[in-house]
Amino acid sequence: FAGSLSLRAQQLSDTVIHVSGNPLFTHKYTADPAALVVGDTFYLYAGEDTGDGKGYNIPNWLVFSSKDMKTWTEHPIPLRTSSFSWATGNSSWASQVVERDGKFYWYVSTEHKNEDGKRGKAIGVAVSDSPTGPFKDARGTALITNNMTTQWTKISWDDIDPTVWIDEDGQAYLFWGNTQCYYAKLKKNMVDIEGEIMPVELPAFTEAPWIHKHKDWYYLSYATGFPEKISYAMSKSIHGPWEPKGILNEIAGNSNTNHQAIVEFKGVWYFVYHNGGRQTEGGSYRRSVCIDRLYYNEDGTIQRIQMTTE
Ligand code: FUB
Repeated sequence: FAGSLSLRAQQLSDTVIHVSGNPLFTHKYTADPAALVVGDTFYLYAGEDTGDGKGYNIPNWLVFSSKDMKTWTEHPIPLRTSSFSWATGNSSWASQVVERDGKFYWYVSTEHKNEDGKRGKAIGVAVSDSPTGPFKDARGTALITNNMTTQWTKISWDDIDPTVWIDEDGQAYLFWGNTQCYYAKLKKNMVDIEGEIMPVELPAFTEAPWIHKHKDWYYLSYATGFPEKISYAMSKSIHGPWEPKGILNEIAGNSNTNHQAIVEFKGVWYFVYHNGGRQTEGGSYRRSVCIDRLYYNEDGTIQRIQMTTE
């Protein structure tokens, strides 16, 4: 479509994209979506799957914005793996942006070097005055490293997929994990952990936790199994216990992974995820972000997502 050729080159200014359905974007592969609503604007963050087809190769994160969910603006690349001087390699994984006191904090999965010289997964945080960036490393070191969770570790790459929730009393929480889910409090500065890291017990947890709240229920949705479906659990407290409520979304086409964000925008609830999208070229390492509607039942449970091409 118009503009796709120039978008392939380094993008220096905003570009308008008219979206006609799922998957949203066809000029780049986009994975691991996160969503943030600021005023009348929906911000969509995603990793850029480079499309080499050999593995999760995500050197950049992207940001798109929309006021009507049809016309989107792609902003210049706001954050890269190389923005973190301590990160090793050239690829990062899933992420989420949250706002606090007019600043925007971007929590990312990447890799660092352990004291023994071996690479391990880590979570970093970048900050900006604008939801579209540019973002800068907020700490100069990782926020979570894989030697902080050895007590519960089930696999070596468990410290990935951060999601942050700021509760009504102002306390912020970081949830993350693969195979084992964890959570910890964040200090008011949003860039340091406060207190202990605790395990979160969820059945068949694979990865991709996302917290949201609707009425007086907290929801923890997450990827389960492999290929992944999205499950969810509900609780009256951010500390749990979390009651499993089953499958929310089926395996997303020809992608082994599935990764969701759930937000309300202008009175409508949205389920944002990725699939293997573009059938002939898409797949597990060439993913594409999609958005469908999410509906609640009277008792607060969520209806299974209907994946559409619209
Ligand atoms: O994109 C790499 C990894 O795949 C993410 O961190 C997981 O959530 C899964 O989507």
